[in-house]
Amino acid sequence: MTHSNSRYVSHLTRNTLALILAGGKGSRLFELTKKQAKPALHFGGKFRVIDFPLSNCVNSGIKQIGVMTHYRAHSLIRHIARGWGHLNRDLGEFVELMPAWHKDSACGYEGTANALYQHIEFIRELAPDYVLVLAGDHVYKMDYADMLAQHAESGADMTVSCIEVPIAEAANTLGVMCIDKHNRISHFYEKPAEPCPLNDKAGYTLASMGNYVFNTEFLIEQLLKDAKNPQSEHDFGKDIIPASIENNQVMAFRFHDVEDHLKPYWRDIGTLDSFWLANMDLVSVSPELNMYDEDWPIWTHQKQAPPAKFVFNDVDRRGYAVDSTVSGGCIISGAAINKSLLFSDVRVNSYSRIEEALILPKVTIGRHVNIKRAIIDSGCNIPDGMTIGIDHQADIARGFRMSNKGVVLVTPCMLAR
Ligand code: ADQ
Ligand code: ADP
Repeated sequence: MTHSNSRYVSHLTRNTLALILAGGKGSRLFELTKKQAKPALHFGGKFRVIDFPLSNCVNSGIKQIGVMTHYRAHSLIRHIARGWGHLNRDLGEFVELMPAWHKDSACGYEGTANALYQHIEFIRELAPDYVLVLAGDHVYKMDYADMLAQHAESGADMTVSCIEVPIAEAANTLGVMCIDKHNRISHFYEKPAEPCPLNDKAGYTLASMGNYVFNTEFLIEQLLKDAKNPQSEHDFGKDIIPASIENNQVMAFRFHDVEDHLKPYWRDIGTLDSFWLANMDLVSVSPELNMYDEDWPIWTHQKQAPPAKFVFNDVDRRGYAVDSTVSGGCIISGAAINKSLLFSDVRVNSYSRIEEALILPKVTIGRHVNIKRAIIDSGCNIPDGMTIGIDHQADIARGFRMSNKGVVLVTPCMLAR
């Protein structure tokens, strides 16, 4: 049977439980993830990062979803409770929050595999055929049904989704694998300094996207075995995959090989630069990530807000935005916005200029402010006359954070110093 048989595919997706790992700290985002987990970050003007794997699940036909929270989960929990409570429990559909509950250890989850181990009874009770484990902190569109279909057809115990990444980008940051001609994984290395090159694409390696399909019984066996291993860090990349490949059928699902309407787009937004860049892509003339695709909508919750307003005060104070997206609740009064994303409830006052910036929700920008290549965090009140991203020495002296590629991060705490 093939993927084109829709009844077969819907059988697979209906019998799949998706578990989204949403507890990571995201320490390379510094102050942006100080108060919230990375999957709760705002993205693309009106979304949160977690909306991407959640929307991918629903659009793929997988409607039994658990979200495993741990680090600074409050904002994430609030978003999911408000935005994702509409699935119909009577039809067996749900998005369930699964917090760390300290089963065996005093300090909550120890690693990604431990997060699942702590909810092993829940998995057993639901008894799906397959468990789809997803990272909660990537921005991408993916039809998981393709991966499930390959998994079932190949008779695999476990399938790891992977993409082709330049070797230098993957080094020390991603799990990488070597595969045979049938896509069976022969070796797996978690974040090696020298990733193994791909045979069929020079200069590239095959990197794990952190998404896995397991046969349920196989997953439970691996989790129980791993929990008893005192040497294990209880992590999928470091422990479960390397321990499984030798004696089991662990396959790679090559995301770039998928031929369907979804362009294989996948971004890790784990650093200030990658977070800024992935957002900036959305205001380019032809973004790689199409947010206007009605066949693959990204669902979210956003507070009701009045439409964006642009005020033309006089010839020197024209309020406008070009190559930009402006969300509800914003008022641009006599200010110029270029190549920027304004999230909800942002006020920008006269004579100010904003270029290549992300302005997160509930920010007020005074008069005569000049901002370039920056991320302005939620709740900032930028005083009249301030410049940001123009003189980097001055920015650093004021306590603003400078990324490797010269993007300036400003938070309310930094302004209060
Ligand atoms: P990392 O992303 O570095 O590598 P990790 O930090 O463990 O791995 O995060 C994986 C996912 O789990 C993230 O979505 C994170 O938010 C979440 N998470 C982490 N700890 C958690 C916990 N205790 N409870 C709940 N959720 C938790 C992984 C793989 C690599 C792969 C990359 C792809 O290990 O092999 O290449 O993902 O980005
Ligand atoms: P500036 O001159 O620095 O832009 P103002 O306060 O004079 O600052 O102008 C802000 C503009 O924003 C006002 O002219 C008004 O049109 C608009 N504005 C402010 N608050 C509201 C509001 N609550 N509803 C509608 N428009 C508003």
